[in-house]
Amino acid sequence: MQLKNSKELFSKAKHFIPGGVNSPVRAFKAVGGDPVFIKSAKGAFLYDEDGNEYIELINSWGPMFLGHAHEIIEEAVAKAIGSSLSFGAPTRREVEMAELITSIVPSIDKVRMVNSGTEATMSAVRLARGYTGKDKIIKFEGCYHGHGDSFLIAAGSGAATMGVPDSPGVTEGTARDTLTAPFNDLETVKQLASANRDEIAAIIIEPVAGNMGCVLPDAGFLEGLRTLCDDENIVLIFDEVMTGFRLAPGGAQQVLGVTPDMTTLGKIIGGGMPVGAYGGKKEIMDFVSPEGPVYQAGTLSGNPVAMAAGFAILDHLHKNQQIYQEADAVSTRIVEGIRKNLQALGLNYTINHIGSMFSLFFTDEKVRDFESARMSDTYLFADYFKKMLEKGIYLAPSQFEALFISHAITDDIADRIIEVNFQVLSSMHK
Ligand code: HOZ
Repeated sequence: MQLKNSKELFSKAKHFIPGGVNSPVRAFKAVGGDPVFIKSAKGAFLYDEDGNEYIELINSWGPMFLGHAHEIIEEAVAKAIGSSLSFGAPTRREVEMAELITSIVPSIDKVRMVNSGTEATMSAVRLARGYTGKDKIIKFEGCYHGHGDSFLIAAGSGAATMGVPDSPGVTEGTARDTLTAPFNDLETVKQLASANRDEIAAIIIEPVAGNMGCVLPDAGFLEGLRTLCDDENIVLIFDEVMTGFRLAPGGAQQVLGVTPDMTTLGKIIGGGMPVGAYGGKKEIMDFVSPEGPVYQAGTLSGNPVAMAAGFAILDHLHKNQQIYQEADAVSTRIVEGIRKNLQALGLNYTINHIGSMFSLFFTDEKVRDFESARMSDTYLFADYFKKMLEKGIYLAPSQFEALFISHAITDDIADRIIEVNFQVLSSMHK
């Protein structure tokens, strides 16, 4: 595979952009080699600057649930562009967007639009602190909630990939206010709550973690958090930036049947444009300025072009809910195919899967928290990643990220992925 143009672009990029990339995982540091520079994409395929084609299994880390350059979204954006790119003033579209979101996600009475998942989680935690009058939060090891200071403690995603889960630059005071527990460990959360009684404003969690690879909650875990939050007057925040509008129209909370007080959203909500949102119970959301005292603002919040893209995808998904069953079915086909490959090769690696998200971990152990995710052999993962890429399958360049399947993947494409997976796993275990 020829990657001359990507290599040249990367060496130039390193002169002008830290590490040559605008988000760390993209640099391929965890897997070695140079990143591929993408020129265009359509449906289930990516095309790089050297003309190579790849089957796409990241989908911009989630947003491109319908596949790339989907006509519904592109048309909505093209139409919006004709009326100027930004007003910094209220618009009809953002009202329609808020109405649609609140009708799709029952736990959200009111919603505020922002520009990214990071903004959504930062704002949600500030609001929970303002609402409860308490300072501390509990987060889970390996969960990633964007790069806000409070969350770069035991963080997953790029922070875990780069080996800096506790980032320098986060003040001691901020770190002190962030308590951490292992995912799926209700006992530790209870102990933290009791040792810090009347001090904890919020528990924030990815109800299905995607940032230490895909890790599912054990039966009863989220229910236990719900009860604890009710008992201790703690705001339960589900970070559904990855799972929102992906696992079901109402996200993981709909699938798992546990209702948070607040929800943060991103990725699919923007259909590929920079959009995030946070919302929840009316009495909490009414604490946000200008209704209430907790300040949060943004020149580009509710941007008309972003709202057009977001509304187009959410409305399309809302009216065509069979898309969820279809995307889940093709994902199950891929996962089952990989399981059969593993079996045929006598390998016992772990696959975690829910809906259209999954991860293959290079460990024989069950993966149910960050500690077990880290048991995965990341050297084997790097080898697997490189070989899959050479054969035209574009995976997330880190063990600590989930794969996102789009609705554009057909059964034929799924079978191609399974076939390449077999070839690659066999070559690694000769
Ligand atoms: N941390 C993001 C996924 N969990 C990666 C974003 C990106 O590199 O675009």
